Amino acid sequence: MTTLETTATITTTADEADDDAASVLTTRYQQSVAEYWNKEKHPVNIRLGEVDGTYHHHYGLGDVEWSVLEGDPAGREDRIVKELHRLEAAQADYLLDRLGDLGPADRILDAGSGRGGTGFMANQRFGCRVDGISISEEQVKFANGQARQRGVADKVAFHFRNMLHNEFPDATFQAVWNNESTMYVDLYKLFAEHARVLKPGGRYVTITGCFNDVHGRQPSRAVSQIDAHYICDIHPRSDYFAAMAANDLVPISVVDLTAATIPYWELRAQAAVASGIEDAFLTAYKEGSFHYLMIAADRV
Ligand code: GPP
Ligand code: MG
Repeated sequence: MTTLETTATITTTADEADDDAASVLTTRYQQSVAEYWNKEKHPVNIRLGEVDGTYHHHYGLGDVEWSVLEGDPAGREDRIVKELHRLEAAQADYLLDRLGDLGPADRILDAGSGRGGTGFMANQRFGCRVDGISISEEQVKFANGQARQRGVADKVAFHFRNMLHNEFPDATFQAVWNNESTMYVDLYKLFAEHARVLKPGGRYVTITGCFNDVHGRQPSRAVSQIDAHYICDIHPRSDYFAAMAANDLVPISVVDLTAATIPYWELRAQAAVASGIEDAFLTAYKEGSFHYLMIAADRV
């Protein structure tokens, strides 16, 4: 397909058309991150998404059904892919469980919305309008295409925007979440922007990987390997609470999900779709230098 043909097939909403790359991607770092996600087509994400058409960009939670490794070897890989996808969907459900009481009249925001998976699950569950933002134009296009295919484009919309300056009016949302996307941004700037667009009494939830301050102020080798793999900058655990306290976000629940995500990584390490980062996660979690954490906070 030529560049001209590619351009001709792009359909944009009014919201997307508002934003040009220079105003959304304000640093070389952000440009690099956008480039990674614009090109990203890892089987560990695409094949899992194809299981039921819901594409996630986060990891899994819960006990593995290890029997997927047994039985007919011809179907083994498909069984592993389905099981990994089931655990990733369970992770998204866990996050949505913590957004509080939401109804069809509410608006909610997914900051770092990827290919849209958590946002579509939120719309199905709460029936409300969902906005997602991503600095990857390819992800935004993909997710808006999914919204049209699913017949929910009037309720679920994705925007090429930066979560540090999201362009929504003050006090728009009853809930905002980051599902594994905070490690790309400065937390003080992020939480200031979230506090601005959250309604008073609104809920913020993140599931994140953070490094353990108890081991010092620098990330371990395994955590540094994860940073290099994704071009991200994993924060220490303490930064989350300091940045929330500085921005009117008061934690109501903090859960260490490390033990609940390790089985996902142990299964993923045995899959043909493994990406090569599995051993770094397993090492970091098992040596205690890294946690998988859920934090829910109220906007006061
Ligand atoms: C997973 O996305 C999340 C990130 C890349 C952010 C980093 C998260 C941490 C907890 C450190 P993905 O589903 O695209 O990753 P993968 O391709 O490895 O499945
Ligand atoms: Mg993935």
